[in-house]
Amino acid sequence: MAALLLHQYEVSPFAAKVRRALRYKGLDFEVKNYRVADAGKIRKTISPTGKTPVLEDETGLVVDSTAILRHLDARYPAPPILPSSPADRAYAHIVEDWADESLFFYDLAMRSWPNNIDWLKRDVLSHDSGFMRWLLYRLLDGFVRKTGQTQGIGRKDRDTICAETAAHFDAIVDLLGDGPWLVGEHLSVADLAVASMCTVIERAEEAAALMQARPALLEWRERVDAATFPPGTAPEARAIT
Ligand SMILES: N[C@@H](CCC(=O)N[C@@H](CS)C(=O)NCC(=O)O)C(=O)O
Repeated sequence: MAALLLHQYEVSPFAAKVRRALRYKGLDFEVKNYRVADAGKIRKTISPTGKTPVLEDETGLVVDSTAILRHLDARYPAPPILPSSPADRAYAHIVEDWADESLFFYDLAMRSWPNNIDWLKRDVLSHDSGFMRWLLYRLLDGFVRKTGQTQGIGRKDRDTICAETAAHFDAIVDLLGDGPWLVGEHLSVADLAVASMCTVIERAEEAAALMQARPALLEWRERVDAATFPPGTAPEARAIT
């Protein structure tokens, strides 16, 4: 086994956040990709919550992208992804959590709309095949909508979701101001989490239009991509169609 093995659903923004951190730190790693049909196996073997990503190394298994980033920063401190000042560190943590726990549900809500859902299903089922893919393709719409409705954002109407997403994008631009990064002096967990979420949410055509209208947001995302993907490598999360 590789020294660092990332168990992942390849198209997950949380897995992308971890891959970006690993690359930023120049760490070699391998990935093990799972199918949606593997959900039961994941729960029994590597993740009691059933969620991925999970990082495996000689210390064991670390579940949850936020915990993984802190684990990596503790073991491989250079370059750091947590700001050094306690106030900036707290702020970066809050922005990261906002991306993971709020922005993610705008992504799910928008991509469950009829004009976007086919791309979401092709993304999510990219490793499934045969009968299970056929079945899951038919069940996924309902599952995604139910998840969004249970969380709450999925119960809002389209205009409200678009207006709130626009306000979120404006907040990202305002947070950047004239600086290169969202929080502190260098790239941090905040940039990794928000950029990873932007890269999936823009697969909703409404969000893509809102992003295109904000050049500062796109320039910042390009900056994060340049720092977190090896030279010459296309951002794979955007390349899967
Ligand atoms: N807070 C977790 C969220 C991870 C998460 O929601 N992963 C999704 C894939 S995008 C998952 O594993 N879902 C499977 C499930 O809910 O059973 C993290 O940051 O890692």
